[in-house]
Amino acid sequence: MRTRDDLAALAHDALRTLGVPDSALAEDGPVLRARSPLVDAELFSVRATAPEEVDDVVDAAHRAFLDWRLVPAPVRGRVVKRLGELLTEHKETLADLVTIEVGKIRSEALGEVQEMIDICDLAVGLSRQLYGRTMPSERPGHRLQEVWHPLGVVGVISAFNFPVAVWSWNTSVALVCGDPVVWKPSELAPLCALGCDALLRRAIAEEGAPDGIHQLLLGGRDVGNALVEHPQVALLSATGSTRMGREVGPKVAARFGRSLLELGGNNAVVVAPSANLDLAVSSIVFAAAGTAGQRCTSMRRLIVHESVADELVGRLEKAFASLPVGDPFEEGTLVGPLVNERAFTAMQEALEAVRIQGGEVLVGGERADVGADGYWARPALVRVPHQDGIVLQETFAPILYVLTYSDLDEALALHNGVSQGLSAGIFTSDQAEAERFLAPDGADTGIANVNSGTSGAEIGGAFGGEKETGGGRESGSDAWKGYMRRSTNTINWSGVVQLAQGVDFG
Ligand code: UN1
Repeated sequence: MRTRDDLAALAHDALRTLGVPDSALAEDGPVLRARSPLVDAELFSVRATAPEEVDDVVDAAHRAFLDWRLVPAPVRGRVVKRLGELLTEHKETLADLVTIEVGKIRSEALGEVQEMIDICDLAVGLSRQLYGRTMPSERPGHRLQEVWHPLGVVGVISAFNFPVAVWSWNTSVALVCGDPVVWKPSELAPLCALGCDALLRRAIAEEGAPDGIHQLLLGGRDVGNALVEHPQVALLSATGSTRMGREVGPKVAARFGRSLLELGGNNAVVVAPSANLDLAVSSIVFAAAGTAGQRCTSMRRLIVHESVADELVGRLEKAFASLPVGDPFEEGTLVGPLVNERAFTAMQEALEAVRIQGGEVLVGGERADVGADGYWARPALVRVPHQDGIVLQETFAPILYVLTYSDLDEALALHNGVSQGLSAGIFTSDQAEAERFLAPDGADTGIANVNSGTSGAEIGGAFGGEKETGGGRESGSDAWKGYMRRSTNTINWSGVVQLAQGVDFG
């Protein structure tokens, strides 16, 4: 395992390679302490934004908006194209920062940067496809059309667990839509944010775009709150817990701003009698233990048919017991550390709660000794008699609760019987069963998969969920419409007044 000093040196080198100026580092004034969960220690400090500065920052972004909205969308796309190229060139370096700051294993850190490159590709294509519609007018000599215009400043609040990709989903799409971005990243990942900001600034400068179209706010809750309440932030896109969304949503709504919320999940997979269990086992282990259970798409509940429960649970027990927990830089490691002590405590409290409500921890849950400080946990597989109490809550840690069912209606009732609605999966070889899972009375989540786990969505689809997950959609498909203002236009070229609905007004 690398020492604190090794990690600090590696992080410094990465920042330099990505073009972060030395002035971003600071020991006094408002600072954020960059940490690494690999050693549970501070690396160094970076300059933070004071809440009083937020107004000026948003104002600068708004001034940039006045120019940026008039730049043709395909030309705006060039900035995002350049960002994608820079990300490709610096993929390894940015992935280093992701591993250092949030503990992702190498393959997942590289995958996260790849997800950024993918969304840049999508957004560049989109820059020539921000299609409006024309519709037949009921009046002769009239044309009716919808066009999409830039919306305004987009505020992005992102979580620690996808410290770079979620920013890129929002930013690449917002930029081609003509919107500047003001980003308030997680306090746990300021170095990742500095790296992204430096690459985008370079792309902006090289393409001659207005300086102000990207702004970074490094700070805590007070800084985030100033962004949320700012009247010039037209869209606030926030990723985090449902508790955070409950605070943010009403504040943005109160000023008639638009919000895009991507909040907690409590994702489940149903395993039917006809399931290919080899497929199910590996998919479930990745979904539950990948990113140490710290994805919003992580699988938290297994709903297995009683006829295959013993076999599947036995195989999962073996797989969980042999999961390599340790240095995420090391090839072969599959589970890195939890992000901090609070995450580990929450995991232990959840396991205690589930024992009290009659659950049995079949394997895992304990702290793993990897020969380093930090909070390393063995993924836990827990059989529960009922779906209640702690099972209804999202614990951001690798805990998989196992429930059994006897018919599909019961499985669906269990599946939908939680307040969150992000992602779902069913493993089955029965087509009717798969279709039922995807039907209007099937899984009630924003994402529902067949023979595929809950996490690891591609950027081409719209990403987000229902119920307490917040209803927002980011990333691909037509999620871009959330970043634009729709204008419906009636053009009368007939030379005479003709009122709609046949109204005669003299
Ligand atoms: C998140 O956890 O906030 O589908 C995003 C996935 C990733 C994105 C997760 N593509 O797991």
